[in-house]
Amino acid sequence: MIAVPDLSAVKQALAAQRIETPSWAFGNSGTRFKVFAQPGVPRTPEEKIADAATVNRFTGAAPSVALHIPWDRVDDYAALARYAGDLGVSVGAINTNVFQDDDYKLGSVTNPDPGIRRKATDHLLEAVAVMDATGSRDLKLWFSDGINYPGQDDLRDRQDRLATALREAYDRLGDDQRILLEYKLFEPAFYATDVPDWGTSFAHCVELGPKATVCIDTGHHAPGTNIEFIVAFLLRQDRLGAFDFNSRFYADDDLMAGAADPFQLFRIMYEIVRADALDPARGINFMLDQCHNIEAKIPAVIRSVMNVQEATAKALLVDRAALAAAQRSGGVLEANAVFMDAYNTDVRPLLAEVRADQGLDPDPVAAYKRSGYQERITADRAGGEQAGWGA
Ligand code: PSV
Ligand code: MN
Ligand code: MN
Repeated sequence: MIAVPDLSAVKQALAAQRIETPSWAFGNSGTRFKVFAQPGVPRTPEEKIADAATVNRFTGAAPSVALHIPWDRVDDYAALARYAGDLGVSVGAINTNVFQDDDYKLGSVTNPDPGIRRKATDHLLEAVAVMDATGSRDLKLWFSDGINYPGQDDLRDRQDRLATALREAYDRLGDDQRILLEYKLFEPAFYATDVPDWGTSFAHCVELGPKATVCIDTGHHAPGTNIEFIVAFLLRQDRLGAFDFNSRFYADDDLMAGAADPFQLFRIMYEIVRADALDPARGINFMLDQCHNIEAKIPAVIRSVMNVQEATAKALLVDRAALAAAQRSGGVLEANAVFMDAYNTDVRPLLAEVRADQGLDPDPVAAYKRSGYQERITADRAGGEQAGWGA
């Protein structure tokens, strides 16, 4: 049995944990080879929000939903936010989309054509207007911009163009709004990406000012990258704004968080706990960024929330006093053993207790399956076009 400093504090921290779900996780998605449509999938932003609210109802830990514009475009965003509020969730990060228009073949904000750069930057400003209307705090920027061939465009000019667009978006932010700048190693550009790594994102954020922070998508790194080091570094610099959690075996697979490498998720969450950054008041947005191609979507999102909770519980169980003592005395094996003891603890009974204390079913997936919601949406959502990438 490992020593736990204060189990009631652990339970309190778990009960307070917040995980944001992505509207696009509920729509149809697939690979470039095939999208397998599922019955009951949402047709509108409202139906996506209803599904996100359902995840929150069974987990008690997912009270906000990220939107993606224009996938979630509506005439009245304030009304959409009120609709979400009535279902017990709020509008989370507003994700921009400057990657699905023919104009962006050579890039969006880094495009050599100033007219196309203007169009892309205007979309970023439109997203801030959506934030104003919905009460969202976070403008999430991911740029697919990059080039496929050496010499295709000037690497440095593209950085200048990126900085100009970011500056315009940053200057449009309200006092309580901020930018989350996401990076991605490769894809869709294969030779050079304009925001390929955390260092590039970090440097642009520092140049912009304190309201710009880095978003770490766990699927956006080279194999073997030590993501928890990036977490520790950015926390130390006060520039970690958000996570996009998902799982990867090979590339940007967008599978359920904690599915491929739960140990990595534990190591990441340990750095969060180590920095006292779990509390929602610290401002880190723990988001999921996933697409459920073959599995049922709502229970997959519920499972993902539970996987993040399990990794967090294990991180909270690390005996930090014993760890510090072992580290200070050069106890290599002892320090590692303290870490592994926490990781190898079965935290499911603890989380079941935390849920029961909140009046929730201790088994959210089973409770969802029993609820009849899936059957209801399958019957109700007949006709119309199902939402999906690009719809
Ligand atoms: C890009 O791969 C990404 O992870 C970005 O976060 C996008 O916003 C998201 O996927 C959905 O397109
Ligand atoms: Mn992402
Ligand atoms: Mn991605």
